Amino acid sequence: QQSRAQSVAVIGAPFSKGQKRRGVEHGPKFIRDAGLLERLSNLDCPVHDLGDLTFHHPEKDDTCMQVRFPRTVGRANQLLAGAVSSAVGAGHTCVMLGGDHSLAIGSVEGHSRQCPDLGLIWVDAHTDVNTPATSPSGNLHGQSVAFMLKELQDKMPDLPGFSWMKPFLSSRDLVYIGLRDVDPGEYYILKTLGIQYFSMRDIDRLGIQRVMEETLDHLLARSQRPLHLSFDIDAFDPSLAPATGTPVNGGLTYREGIYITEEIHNTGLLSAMDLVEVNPLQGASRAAMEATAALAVDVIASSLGQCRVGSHVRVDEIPSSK
Ligand code: Z70
Ligand code: MN
Ligand code: MN
Ligand code: MN
Repeated sequence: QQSRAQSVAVIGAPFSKGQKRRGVEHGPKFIRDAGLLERLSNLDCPVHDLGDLTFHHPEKDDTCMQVRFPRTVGRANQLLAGAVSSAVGAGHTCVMLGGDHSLAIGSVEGHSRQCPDLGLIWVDAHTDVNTPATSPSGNLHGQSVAFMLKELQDKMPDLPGFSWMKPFLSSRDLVYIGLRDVDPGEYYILKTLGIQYFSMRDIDRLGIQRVMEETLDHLLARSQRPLHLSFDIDAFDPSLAPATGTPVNGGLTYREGIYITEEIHNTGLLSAMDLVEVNPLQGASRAAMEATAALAVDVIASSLGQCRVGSHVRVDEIPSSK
């Protein structure tokens, strides 16, 4: 357990064209309004808010090989990748606030420019590993991982908007946690590439403690390396995170989610993270929306060192009453 005061950079990515529902572009604002920066200021690390990126949407962006908004999503990710690469290169732990999960393409790619040996932990109800040919929806937020994986390179078409990148991640450098809604083509990819994953059923069988032990063992046993955490809020049970586009029953409990992030923090290796798919317009009520945003803040703070048992960052001694 390290208490190195690594600085943090926060980048907002108000973007929603990786899926069809409106509202997820307001995620960064709602997560900030739930008190993110105040909470991070309680940790023993300097925090730099780099503000929100401004995305320029091309006027015409026709569907290509069933993929919706390829140019818009591709260019947004190109911009984000540059921002994440700069933040990590400047020595910060980078926190990306989404936006939909297609943004992980740019976030992880930008991180990997600085840290080519990174390991990726993907916490999600979904695998987001459809190729354009297996995607049932055409939504790019369900395809992010397919753009990253070297093993899928020859299954991926050259899409407009994506010529700036090429696959950079090996399937053995990825672990999924929380899966419970996997499409048939995605399951085939998981199995044929031998990707390490822990579904909700696996968490039921093994317990979250074993799951994290095996996750970190898989990624770190051979050598220490920077970690990227890509956290989709829909990994949580919909009772905890109702304000998201695709809630799926039977998700992570609060304690399981926080245990995951505490364990990742305790490696001392977290180098960048994403918190995506908070959609304030999907909450049935203001309370539902605020609960989801507050949960997102807890996940980020816990990833960066807030622990349930507390800390003594600002206490040097017990004040004497004598
Ligand atoms: C489906 C697809 C997805 C999030 C839905 C759904 C993917 N597998 N991801 N919500 N966050 O369209 O590819
Ligand atoms: Mn710490
Ligand atoms: Mn996702
Ligand atoms: Mn998801």
